[in-house]
Amino acid sequence: MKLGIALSTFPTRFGPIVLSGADLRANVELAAGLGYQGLDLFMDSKTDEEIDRIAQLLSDNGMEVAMFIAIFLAESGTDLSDGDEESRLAAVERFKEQVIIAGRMSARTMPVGFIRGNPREGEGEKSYYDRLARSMRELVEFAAPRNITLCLEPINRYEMKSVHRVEQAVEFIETYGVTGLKILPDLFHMNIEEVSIAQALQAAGSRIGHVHIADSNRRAPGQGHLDYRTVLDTLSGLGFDGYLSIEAFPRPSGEECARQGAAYMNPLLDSPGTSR
Ligand code: LER
Ligand code: MN
Repeated sequence: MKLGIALSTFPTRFGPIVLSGADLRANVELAAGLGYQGLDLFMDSKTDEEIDRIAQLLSDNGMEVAMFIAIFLAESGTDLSDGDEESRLAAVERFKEQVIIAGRMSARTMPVGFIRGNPREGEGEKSYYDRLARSMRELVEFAAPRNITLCLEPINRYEMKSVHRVEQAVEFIETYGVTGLKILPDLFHMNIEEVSIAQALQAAGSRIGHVHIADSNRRAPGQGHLDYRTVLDTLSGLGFDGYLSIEAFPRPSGEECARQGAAYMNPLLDSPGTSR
């Protein structure tokens, strides 16, 4: 397993991003110096030149893009389950443009979080999931030859109206046969929604494509009361060899949060029995 950290290239409204701010180079160097191997890169719309410059900066620092997060799409209303068919298809096309950029940056994964949208007011679940499945089938197929794995992220009830628990993500994938779609368990959401974090991870099994980590209070791992030893033992038992990326509030500061997370996670990941 590898350790990653959330880093934004622009001032997004989304709070739990550890490293952000104008000095991208300083942030990338800090993360690399602390032993992080990859970034969950929160992106806005960038020119080809800017993308090449960021890719070069990452490669100079031996950093890979663990997850490419085009959060600006959801923030500007792009919705993969849009009830208006023309808008849904336009959303799929906009997502594809970002898959191409993620491919150019050799990113491993992309999330399907806020961008999956919500059921319409008063709508039953079935028609909502039918629309989402149509988008996901097309996008998984588009992403596969570009070596991008799409990961459905269960998100807690206060932020989203669909797929709150891992079990629901598994059910969606199996019901619609979208087998190339993986799951992104996020410990913060799991701590709110799951009966047992370990059992939920086991239920996802080989479908886990990426993991978001934070402590119970969404601060750096080690700053709350989650049982990380059990989480790591469970993931090791499943043979998971992808990224655990810290998506936490930048408290007391981004730099301190990055330091706390590395100081807590690196020894755990290096301990006997944990596959790194
Ligand atoms: C939303 O709270 C979340 O966890 C993010 O990963 C969404 O992209
Ligand atoms: Mn997350």
